[in-house]
Amino acid sequence: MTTASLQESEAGGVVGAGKLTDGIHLVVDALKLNEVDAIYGVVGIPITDLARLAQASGIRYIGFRHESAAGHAAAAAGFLTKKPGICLTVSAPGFLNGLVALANATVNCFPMVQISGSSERHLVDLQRGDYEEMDQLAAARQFAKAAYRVHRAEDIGRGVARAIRTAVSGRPGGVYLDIPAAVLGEVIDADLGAASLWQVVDPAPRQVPEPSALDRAIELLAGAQRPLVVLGKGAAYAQADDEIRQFVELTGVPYLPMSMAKGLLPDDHPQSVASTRSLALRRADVVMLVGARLNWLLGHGDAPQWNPDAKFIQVDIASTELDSNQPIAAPLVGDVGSVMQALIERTKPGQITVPTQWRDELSARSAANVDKMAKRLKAAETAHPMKFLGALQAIRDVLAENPQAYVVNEGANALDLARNTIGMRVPRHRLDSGTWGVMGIGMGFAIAAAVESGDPVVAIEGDSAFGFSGMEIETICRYNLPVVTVVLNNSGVYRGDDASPSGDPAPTALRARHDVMITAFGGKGYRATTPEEVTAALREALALRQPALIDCVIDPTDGTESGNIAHLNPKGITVQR
Ligand code: ADP
Ligand code: TZD
Repeated sequence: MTTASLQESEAGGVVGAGKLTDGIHLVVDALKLNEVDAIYGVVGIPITDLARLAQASGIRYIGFRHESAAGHAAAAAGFLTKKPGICLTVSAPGFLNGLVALANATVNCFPMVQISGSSERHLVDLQRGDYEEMDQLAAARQFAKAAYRVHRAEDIGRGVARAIRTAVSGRPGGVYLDIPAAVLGEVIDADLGAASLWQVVDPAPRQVPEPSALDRAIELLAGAQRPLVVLGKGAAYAQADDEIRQFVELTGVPYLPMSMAKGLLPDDHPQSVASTRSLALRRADVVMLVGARLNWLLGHGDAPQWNPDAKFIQVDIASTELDSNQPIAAPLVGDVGSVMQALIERTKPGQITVPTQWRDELSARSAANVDKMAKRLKAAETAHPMKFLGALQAIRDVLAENPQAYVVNEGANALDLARNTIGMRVPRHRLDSGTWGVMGIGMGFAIAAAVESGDPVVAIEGDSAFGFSGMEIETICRYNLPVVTVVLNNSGVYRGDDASPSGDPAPTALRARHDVMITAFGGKGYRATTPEEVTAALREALALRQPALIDCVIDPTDGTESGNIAHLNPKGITVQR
């Protein structure tokens, strides 16, 4: 596309001599009309001009090295903004690379739209062997909340509106929008084109349950001896921070934040039972789930991890989630903001109280657990070679000086230990591997957090986890984003000390100087072998607000196989290591 035609399009979607427009212009116009301000993608046939035009029209285009990372960025943008993040991919392989992120977004209930160019329908559908031939719509359907294809330029506005509405309304998720090359290139009358576009009105309407459902929940909670609130990432997503805090503090009920709900209330809040999680689950008699599923992360609500007599209240936008694992005694189907507001309004003063005995039981166990952890932390402070907990304490202390910084976190031990060590004080500032425990979200999530907020990001990465999206540090450097990547490098997946029975490295072995990598792209690399060096490097990197990577040299013998989910490994005949 020439600069002249770009300028023309900026002036109103006019291409060439007549009042004409085409599919590419209509996609950009439809996105702008729906207030999309960023696109994350990888260009190629047939979407390169679409990216150019989007950029020329004022949409921020972030070009990635791999579609998976671009998709993860779009998903994170969706989680952070409550507007679907947009990922742009090319046909077949690019589309498939993005699909992992689309599926992950759907599993995590993050709104995103993957818009992909696709090859010629008349060739693909007869399997005549087109360039990047694939039936993308069929492939996407099973991994997305919904999948649509546009066949005519005049339907682009409808397709974009439908994709946005579906992604963000009800339970959010990933939507696939297929736009074949022929449709992107289709030229139509500009007035007809403009008239075919519309803006989605109230994309995610509020939803309040019946008063009787609210009263049922309130009465159950009021009669509890050992009540507990569990806050999940649906609660964080809802951006109902004040309502949640008010309800929790008004009732005094102890609460457990799931990892991405950390910071909804500050982690040092006196009602947090994060440090006595297992006792809280085992003993609670009435549990109120707020935007949290009783999936594997919560042991499906089963005994012995949970009290077998526990009664559940569940606040969720998706009615089909209820009764998926345990009977839900008090369903509250609606959006978290509306439900919490209604609960606050309907709860009579003093109606819900927490017996002192329950509070005392939790505090006593919490004090013991905190004491145990303090000893582990103390031992790690001076250990050489450096332990995970040595590096993480240093990171924790620098982050405490920078509460606005976003934390992205993936790995196994790197994930479990960082989650427990690093307190969050601000809502939606922690993004991690989520419901699937997926590796590869790191750099995409970090890029989206930096782009959407403008604030600094610290990505705390296992060395294996980092490798999945490591090339995106070039993207971070190219866009000069304030992202500091901290690699907890113990030279392996889980651990770095596995022996190998053959001449090859062990299946878990890795070896890299990640700090050297970033210098190739103009970023600043640090190598840290002690907690003091981690502190100094992170402090400096955050102050510079420039792309940086700190490779923390961690004891290869530190860490456990699969972190804290080793029990999920099949237990057959022991394999020799
Ligand atoms: P976690 O992993 O933190 O426990 P989950 O991802 O399992 O959280 O659960 C999130 C839940 O929140 C999903 O069941 C989803 O339907 C729900 N949800 C998402 N957005 C909202 C919202 N705005 N209001 C109510 N529920 C929501
Ligand atoms: N591939 C993908 C996409 N997701 C995964 N979860 C895995 C593979 C398997 N896997 C884990 O579940 S954790 C992990 C892998 C490869 C990496 C653990 O090593 P690490 O972290 O270096 O990132 P620690 O801190 O050394 O444990």
